[in-house]
Amino acid sequence: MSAALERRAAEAFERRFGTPPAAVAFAPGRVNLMGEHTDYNGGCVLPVALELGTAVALGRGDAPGRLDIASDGFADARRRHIAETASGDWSDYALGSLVVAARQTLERDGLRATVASDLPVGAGLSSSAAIEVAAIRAADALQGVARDPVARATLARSVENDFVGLPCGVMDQFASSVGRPGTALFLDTVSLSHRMLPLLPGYSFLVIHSGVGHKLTDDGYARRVEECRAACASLGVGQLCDLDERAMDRIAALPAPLSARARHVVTENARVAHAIAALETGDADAFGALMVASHASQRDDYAVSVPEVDALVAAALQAGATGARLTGGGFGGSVVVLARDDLAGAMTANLIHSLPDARLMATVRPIPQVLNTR
Ligand code: GAF
Repeated sequence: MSAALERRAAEAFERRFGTPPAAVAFAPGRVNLMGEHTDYNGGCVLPVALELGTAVALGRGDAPGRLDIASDGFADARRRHIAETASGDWSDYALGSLVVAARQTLERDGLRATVASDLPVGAGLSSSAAIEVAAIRAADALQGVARDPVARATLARSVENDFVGLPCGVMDQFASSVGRPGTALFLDTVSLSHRMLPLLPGYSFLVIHSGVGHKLTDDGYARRVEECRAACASLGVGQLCDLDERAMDRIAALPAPLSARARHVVTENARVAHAIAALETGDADAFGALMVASHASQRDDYAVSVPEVDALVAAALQAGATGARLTGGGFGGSVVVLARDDLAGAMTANLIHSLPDARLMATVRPIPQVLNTR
């Protein structure tokens, strides 16, 4: 998949600019298995990189400061400039990344780029992080820079926070930069310590887009971040994940909706620890039960689900799924369903017929590999 997308981006570059690109790079999207909205609260997450992703082809331009960029996902090419701020456009992610990762080259020569992607925007599968990480990888290849994958992830996050303006955590950029398909990535978002964990043998994670596109730059996500900060101020803690389930009485005494928001974050962070134990012991039923609890918490306490997503989760459980939950930032997007391999095919067919716009985005199965992280 990544090689095919890199080829598509390179061919588009040559067609558009008349020369081959100087560098091409790919970065994957992700599905998060557990730990939603914990990454900007000092907690832990458990994503898996997908085979789906984004490739960026890059070359030097002929106009200092200018970025000429086109994407196969959007009809019109863009002409951007190093001095611009974010405009709410898809090209912001690439511009912001290239300004930080290839500033001198952009200033001196300008840059040209083409983007090829099989990650739909708004599916909750980190299309933004994928373009950021792919653009930084391509910039590094163009300039002969060897950047550590963790440093690349934190740089990409800073683009999202400081240039695009979304106050997100580091999960998506980290999964895109460090993660590998078929292997869960446990990440402590404070220390950035991380390790790979095997998925559940005999089970698949089905990633199904509800068809309801989300846009995290609409203010729902930022409002949740603010609510968490307000809860921290009232509780006298630096981050909500400094607390554990022993703090439930104090959390219950907070005013609405802060109490519910804090309860989600603290219980969700605990669920990541339990999910790791379930992966380590190969206990699919325990993992599935955690997914069900996570969905209820996102729906009832964090209020980031939508009726179509709730309907998909209910349909999956009805069809015999071991677990199902909303994945990603929410307000639409995708669900992740844990299904026994012998049930997965029929379940997928059943689910994509249960909602008019639902579609299968990926089937994630364990890939045995050497479990180191670099
Ligand atoms: C979005 C954000 F970008 C992540 O940082 C994370 O907070 C996620 O929503 C929710 O877990 O994908």
